Amino acid sequence: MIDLQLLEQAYDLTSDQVVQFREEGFLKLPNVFDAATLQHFEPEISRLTFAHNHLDGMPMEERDTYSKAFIQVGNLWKKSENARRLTFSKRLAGIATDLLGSSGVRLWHDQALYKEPSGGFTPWHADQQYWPMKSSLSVTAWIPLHAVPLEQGPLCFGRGSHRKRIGRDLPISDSSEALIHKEIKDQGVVEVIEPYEVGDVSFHLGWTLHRAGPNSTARPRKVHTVIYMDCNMKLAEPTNPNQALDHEKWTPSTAVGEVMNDPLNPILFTTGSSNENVC
Ligand SMILES: O=C(O)CCC(=O)C(=O)O
Repeated sequence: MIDLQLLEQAYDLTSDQVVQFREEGFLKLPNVFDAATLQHFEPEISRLTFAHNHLDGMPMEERDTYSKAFIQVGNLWKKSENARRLTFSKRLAGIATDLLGSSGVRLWHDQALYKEPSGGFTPWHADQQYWPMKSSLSVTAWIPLHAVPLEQGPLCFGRGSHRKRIGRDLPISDSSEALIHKEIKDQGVVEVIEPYEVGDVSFHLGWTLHRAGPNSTARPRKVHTVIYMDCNMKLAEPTNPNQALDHEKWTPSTAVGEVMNDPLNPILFTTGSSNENVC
């Protein structure tokens, strides 16, 4: 029987790491999980991802850039109790809370992002372009289920790009790749890309620009993600069609201006109260 205690154990960040995250807009942390924990979850996340893969059978050459980039399956926690244990990990949610500096975090959603063998690059983008949120306090935990070498498409971040307001109206596409790439070069934003070791997990803010290279290996790049928001996050008026879709999909009962207290957005971590429903 595997011991999953690590999921609930605190991961202590240094104040330097928190400062670095807030200045750079991302942080990759070692040993967030161990190999045994990842190996426990990988089969279930993979089963769910391939079972809900809407691209199944579509040849790469017939796909657009977005659908070449990854298989994307959301709200795995609603589909499986085991996936829920990973998404609801207090270790992850505690890190997200400390990095945001908030009194707690809610779930926006989780999603698997599997880059298939010979899958394409993920174009430059900022996630919050898609999300109707009143503040910038959102963060994604990118959790590879194995080591990810450079040739398998790890994330690449634009250092400090969350402060630059580059490409904030550009959905993921060939245009976002080209325009953001040009703009970050012009503005001297440094691109940071590193392989991920087993157990590494990175965190990036909703406005941090990022991309990933193609997967040139014969193995799928298997990644689970959990997206957190400040527990007092309010729904903003959608400013583009993608935000309107995300309102319906991820927080359907929330009205514009309200705290996102939909059953799909449970509080996953709080710093103070013993009541988990209060932030
Ligand atoms: O996994 C990828 O290739 C892209 C991931 C991403 O854009 C994200 O997690 O925000």
